[in-house]
Amino acid sequence: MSLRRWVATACGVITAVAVTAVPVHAANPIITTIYTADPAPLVVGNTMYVYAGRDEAPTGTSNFVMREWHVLSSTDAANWTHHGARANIATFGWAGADAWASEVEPRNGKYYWYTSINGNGPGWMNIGVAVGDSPLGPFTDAKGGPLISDSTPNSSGLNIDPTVFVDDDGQAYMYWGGYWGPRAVRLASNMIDTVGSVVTPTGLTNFWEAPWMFKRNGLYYMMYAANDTSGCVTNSNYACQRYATATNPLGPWTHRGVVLGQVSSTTNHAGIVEFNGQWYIVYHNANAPGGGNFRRSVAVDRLYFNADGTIQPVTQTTTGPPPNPGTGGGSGTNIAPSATASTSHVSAWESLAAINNGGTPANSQDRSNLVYGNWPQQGTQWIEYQWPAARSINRSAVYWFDDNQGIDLPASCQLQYWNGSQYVPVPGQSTCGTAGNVDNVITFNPVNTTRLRLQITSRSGYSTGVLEWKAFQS
Ligand code: FUB
Repeated sequence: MSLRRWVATACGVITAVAVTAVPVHAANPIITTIYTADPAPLVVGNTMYVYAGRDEAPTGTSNFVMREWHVLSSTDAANWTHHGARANIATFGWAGADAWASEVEPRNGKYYWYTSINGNGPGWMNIGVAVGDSPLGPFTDAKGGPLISDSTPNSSGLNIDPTVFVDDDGQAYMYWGGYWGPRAVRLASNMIDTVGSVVTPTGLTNFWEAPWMFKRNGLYYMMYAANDTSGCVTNSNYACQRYATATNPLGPWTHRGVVLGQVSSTTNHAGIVEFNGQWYIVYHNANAPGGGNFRRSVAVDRLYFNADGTIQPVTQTTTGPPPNPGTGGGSGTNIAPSATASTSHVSAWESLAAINNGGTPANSQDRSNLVYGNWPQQGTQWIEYQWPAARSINRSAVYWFDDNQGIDLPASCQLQYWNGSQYVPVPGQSTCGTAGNVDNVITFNPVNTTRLRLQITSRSGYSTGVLEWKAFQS
């Protein structure tokens, strides 16, 4: 692959972050009003967000001009809304250019945006991290300096393309790297410090750049760009997406094949996510009008797994996937209305009946169909459902109440079930989301139980509340 495309482009600093929400495309590329690259999908509640850099290179130039990161969102993976730039070079006071690939990872009610950015100090690219209270920010520099730089011991030849993953046990990992140099490190629970040494993962055959990590059915997956001509691309100026699997988050990895073949841009950068029960790959190409290697555009297509967990090669389409609006919690019947609710505390002027009265909140401030709140209690509170006979349950969805006064979105939550003698966490549960204005869907291995409990931990100084809590029969 030509190194020419890696030449850094000096660029001015943008100080204002545009805040817009504009409907865009329902076809590939998903946005053609600007050029976008290096997409990173994230599902929060019933919404898929895509974080992408913006390509601003004029026609005919052969360097990246990238100064800001944009956000798009969709509730059906087909129709997209553009939310404008939500971070840019000026977000990181210590940096000066090259807003390259990024990824957002949620934790403890916050959203950590890991970015590739050119620092002003020695060396070239660094990994920075910004933080915000919602998927759309606002985002501010979380650390005041690079998380990874050229002076980090055993860092990559090119410190770009972070992918961050939080395992079920709460341990976070970051992978990154370019120039055939993948690297990995543990992150502290604050998500902005590394723990232990940077390691060089093994088994990522022909790794070039752009790692993307996820977990499915207990197996770890790493997708990454490769540029070999042995089954990947016809010309090593281009790249494909290979993938490997492991039974341990730090490997060793076993190479499994090609997920996404060559695209129309030289670079190939992608992310994989499950949304409303289906799997998607989000990637970039040069297919927008006037597009090119430095004027790329984001596309979305379906991704399919085989029964043995291997991934089928992706079919790139111009239509994009059909709308998948989901069911507000997946398939199955919401059995919450037939349960008897109880709680550790309900405010005298609010109502526990709110949580299972079948309301459809318009937003987290919506009081039109009763609200449950536990003010003035703080710390950990709970709400609970009980059925007269055991039910098999494998999904839940909670819509939080936030009155912008004493009741705020929670810091964290956990779903538990009664195993006959005590409450224990439901097995294999996905992240218990704390986002406002959405159904926060929790999936888990089916449990057969008469009682389900949602344990809610408040943010310091606040109480918590719920507008609707659903439980789905498997
Ligand atoms: O967009 C700049 C760089 O190109 C990214 O960091 C790489 O992954 C490649 O897509």
